Amino acid sequence: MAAVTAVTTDTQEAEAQAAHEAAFDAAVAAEERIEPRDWMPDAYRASLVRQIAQHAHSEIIGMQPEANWITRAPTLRRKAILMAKVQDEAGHGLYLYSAAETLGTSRDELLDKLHAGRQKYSSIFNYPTLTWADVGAIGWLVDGAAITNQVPLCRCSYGPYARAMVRICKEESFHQRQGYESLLALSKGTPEQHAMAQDAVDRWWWPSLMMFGPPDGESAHSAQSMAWKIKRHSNDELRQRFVDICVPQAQALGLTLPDPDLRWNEERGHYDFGPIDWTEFWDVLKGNGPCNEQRLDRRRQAHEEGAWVREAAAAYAAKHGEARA
Ligand code: FAQ
Repeated sequence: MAAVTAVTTDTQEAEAQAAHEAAFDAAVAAEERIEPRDWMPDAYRASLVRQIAQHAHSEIIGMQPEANWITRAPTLRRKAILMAKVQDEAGHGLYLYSAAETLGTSRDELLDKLHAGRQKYSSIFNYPTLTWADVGAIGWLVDGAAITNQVPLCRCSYGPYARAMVRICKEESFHQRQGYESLLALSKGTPEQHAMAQDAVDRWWWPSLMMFGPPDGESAHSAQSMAWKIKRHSNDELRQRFVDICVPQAQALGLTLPDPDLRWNEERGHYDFGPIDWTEFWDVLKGNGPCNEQRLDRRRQAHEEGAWVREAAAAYAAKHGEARA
């Protein structure tokens, strides 16, 4: 009798699992949002945690290259704008860590993995900011690439990530505008300022194209992520979209994009562009970029220095929790 009950339970579990999977697939197909309490495949959950964590880490590590220029901003206005932008990036990190928490992963766990080098952050933040013009180039190109990649994420199938992206994209588009305006001022300034702007664009252009990830043929996650409607477009599609947006903007800025192969292709209706150095990209991902070590060291140090704030916040919450109880 016991054996019959076990078989029945197994069959019931398999049927329940199949029903869950069918409901999940139907919801994704119907463009409905998957919410934290809904059933979801383990691999979908894991892939979201992987992507959202990397995204969150990118936002907070991405504060470092620009924060490098806060004390040396050329005017009070530029300083105030830059401080607000860097603070916005911290806020983006918070929204994203919160979105990851809805999937059952704590912020502490994700930060531990970042500090141990077990989770990635965007390759772009391993390059140095050598001059003031780099702040403008980051705003124009890095925030511009981020928006191109992230606007489609506002339609991600996972509700909390999609909703976080709506606010992030609004702020990123302001960031992109301020970078463009700052570069324009330099480009139209003295010959030295113009040269500084051009040099920054020369250094940030190719790493910005790498932000979209490896070519489609080498992208391990794209096919599955697109089937689940986490990603809506492939890495190469978004990269092409970004190039097409940037070329006229560079012309308006009076700056040149450092690619001799860049030209309009009438047949494709897109700009052709030269080959990307994927060896450099994979090398940066392995930890060998110009600033990988410095960025992680600084992040670990900031985390340690902030321990007292976390302890004080926890003590305050406990005290008020007791009072309420
Ligand atoms: N850097 O199979 P795929 C910002 C990894 S936020 C490092 O194509 P997927 C705002 C990838 O994770 C910038 N790693 O992967 C700001 C995977 O490794 P894994 C961040 C990269 O997920 C501005 C492996 O390569 N934005 O800039 C990179 O389908 C200014 C194979 O790749 C986001 O995170 C890379 N560039 O597509 C802040 C957006 N590319 O996980 C401060 C959300 C690929 O197996 C200042 N993320 N990898 O160990 C995404 O859209 C996707 O995750 C992609 C990669 C498109 C980045």
